Amino acid sequence: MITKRNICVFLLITLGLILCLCLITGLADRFQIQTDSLSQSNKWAIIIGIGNYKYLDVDTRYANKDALAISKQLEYFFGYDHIKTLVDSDATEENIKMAIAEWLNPKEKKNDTVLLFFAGHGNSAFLEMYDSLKNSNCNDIGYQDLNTWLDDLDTNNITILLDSCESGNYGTKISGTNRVILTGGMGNEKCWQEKKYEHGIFTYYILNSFDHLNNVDIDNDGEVSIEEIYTFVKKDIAIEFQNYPPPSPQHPNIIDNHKGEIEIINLSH
Ligand SMILES: [Ca+2]
Ligand SMILES: [Ca+2]
Ligand SMILES: [Ca+2]
Repeated sequence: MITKRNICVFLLITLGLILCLCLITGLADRFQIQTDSLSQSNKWAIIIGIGNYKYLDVDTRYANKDALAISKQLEYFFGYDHIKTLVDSDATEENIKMAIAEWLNPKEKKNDTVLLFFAGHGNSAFLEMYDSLKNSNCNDIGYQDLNTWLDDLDTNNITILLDSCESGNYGTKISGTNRVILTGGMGNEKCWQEKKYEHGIFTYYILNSFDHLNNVDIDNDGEVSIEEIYTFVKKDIAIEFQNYPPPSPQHPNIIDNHKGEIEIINLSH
């Protein structure tokens, strides 16, 4: 027989069950959010290329194409809105400083990966920007400034690719902890461009590595690291130069102050 008391007990039990369910769901959501924030990491890139300088009389004619092609390759793996590309007149010291401090820094976190690419003119102490002056370093990016900007980031995974003359020397000066620097040449070597590729040679072979990702993944762990890309590129450039030596020596180099490898591409993506 159904009494008012039975109905009340039934309603109370139902209400209790609903409350328990809400609590469990809420905890599950919170737990999900917490585990996600630990396991998820993002990749970010700032890609710079200067093929036309405002004041400097230098021939870096393919450097803007270098940057655009690298951006295009990375878009698929990093995400379109995870890449800031600064080419020619956009590649100024101020814009790059802002890109690191105001675009990248608020987004990147400790476990993320940050990739910085530069193709253009440089020397052992400065990267020349679009509006760099002939007889002054005031619009250039000195290694001290770049170190300061990068030191402000949270990430423990920074990789920097430099396709510019004397990048071997410049690279050594920005080789802080947790950074892997790939340079087109060693020490004061020049980095050559190749007409038949319409790219800097170093960049061309980096781009080429993206077409052979399964071979680049030397240890077959499904992840292509910057260290593996370097090994692949160095081998291919050595073969290229055996057949077609450049006007002066160029030996790609790695300065690796990051324990383990920095994953650039996950092949399961
Ligand atoms: Ca940050
Ligand atoms: Ca691998
Ligand atoms: Ca390493």
